[in-house]
Amino acid sequence: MDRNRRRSRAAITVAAVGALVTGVVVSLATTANAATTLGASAAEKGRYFGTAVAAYKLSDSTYSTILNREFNMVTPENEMKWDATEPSQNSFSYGSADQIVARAQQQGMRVRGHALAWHSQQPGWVNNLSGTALRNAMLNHVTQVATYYKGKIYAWDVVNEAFADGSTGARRDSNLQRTGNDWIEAAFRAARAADPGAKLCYNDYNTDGQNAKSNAVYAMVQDFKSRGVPIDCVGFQSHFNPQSPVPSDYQANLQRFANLGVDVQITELDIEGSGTAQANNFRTVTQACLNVSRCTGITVWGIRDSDSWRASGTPLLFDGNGTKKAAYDAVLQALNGGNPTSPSPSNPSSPSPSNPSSPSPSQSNPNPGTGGCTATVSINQWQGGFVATVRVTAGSSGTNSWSVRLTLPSGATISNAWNADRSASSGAVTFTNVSYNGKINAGQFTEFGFQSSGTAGTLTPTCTAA
Ligand code: G2I
Repeated sequence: MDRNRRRSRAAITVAAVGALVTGVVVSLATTANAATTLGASAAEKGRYFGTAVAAYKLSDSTYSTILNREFNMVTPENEMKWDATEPSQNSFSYGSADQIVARAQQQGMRVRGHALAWHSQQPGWVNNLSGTALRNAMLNHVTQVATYYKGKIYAWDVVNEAFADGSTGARRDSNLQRTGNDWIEAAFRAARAADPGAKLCYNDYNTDGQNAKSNAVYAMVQDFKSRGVPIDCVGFQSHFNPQSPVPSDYQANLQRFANLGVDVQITELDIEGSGTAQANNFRTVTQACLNVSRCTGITVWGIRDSDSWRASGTPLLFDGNGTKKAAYDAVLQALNGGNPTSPSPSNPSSPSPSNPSSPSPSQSNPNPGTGGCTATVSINQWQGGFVATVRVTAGSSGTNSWSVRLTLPSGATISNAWNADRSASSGAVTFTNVSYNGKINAGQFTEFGFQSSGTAGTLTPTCTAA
């Protein structure tokens, strides 16, 4: 009896060791493998991979399956524009945009807000206004929408397409421009006051290489930084076709903006074409972002070719059936390869140090942790709240999953987290990986973040890997 029991216990032990050994083998095999989705691969490089989303397509199962699987950032394609969110003056309508935000939150994706102030897609009532009345209506719009979505938006396109095409380098003539040249900075200040945790971007097209238009945007950003106007990022739409190809100085142009002290983002990428030529163009753009440390992510302007605003040019990564194209493989390969420059985890720009109400010392607290990963945290603190960005770096064995524990000071309550699940909203909180970022190869890292009320103080994260 005794003997039998001992024998069966020994058998269990052997089985357990066997399982353990198998587990190790599996884990080594998996960590050696490259990430298999755009979002997971970008996350390994400290970046996001996003898409424009149309609310009415969320019920399309092919569309939704690809969205949930591949992307970790979404931009509402039309649902946050002025005509959609304020159809009559001071009466706001958020239903469609909310559907997209809800999906994003459910899936652990972040949201780029698009766009607060733009000459296009304005509601009809705006046409009846000019001068101070229009300026005030615009500022009210920015304040109301940014306040409504406070804490839920990674970055806002605060102002979209405000410069003219061609060689003049002038502002685009528009009803908003006619309210006075300072309309852009007024919009940025209103957005900062409404949601100090969101990065604030200027977004435009035909600014993807160095030219008169991008030079004019560059001068504006330089001026804003020197005068303390809050701006954190510049979006490069990157709509390309044979008439408007990827410029040869695309990366250099991203880099010169980054050197001004702003993040750069590729915000509406699509490239007309097919086959290898199209794939190579997508590869070039992806590699350019990886090569620029402050290029924080790439968003494509739709999922399938048939979802595109210019579907006939088949400019996206999936065909009309939802099948991956050569362009998809090229992007994934680029994301998985090379030795990109890591984006800094202690991004001092959000909220910007130029925001007088937000002294934003960023801090990094390396902690050796246990079990094969380390975590460091950087904080952007402002009056009454902060955003924490946590970088998880795998040790020599890589990880299959990880968790990070830290203790928030009293008075700090988390309103929103991305790229991780959390066990609580205050006090001692354990963050665990989500489905797409548990696997980190040896020496690689991923990042997650959260927004909280209160004062961060010194946060000391402890990382545990499995
Ligand atoms: O034009 C491409 C993009 C250029 N940069 C700014 C983006 O906001 C812009 O997006 C496009 C959307 O992809 C289109 O979907 O903006 C267009 C309007 O400027 C959007 O087109 C509109 C149609 O013009 C409307 O007739 C239609 O009701 O889409 C609406 C919703 O399907």
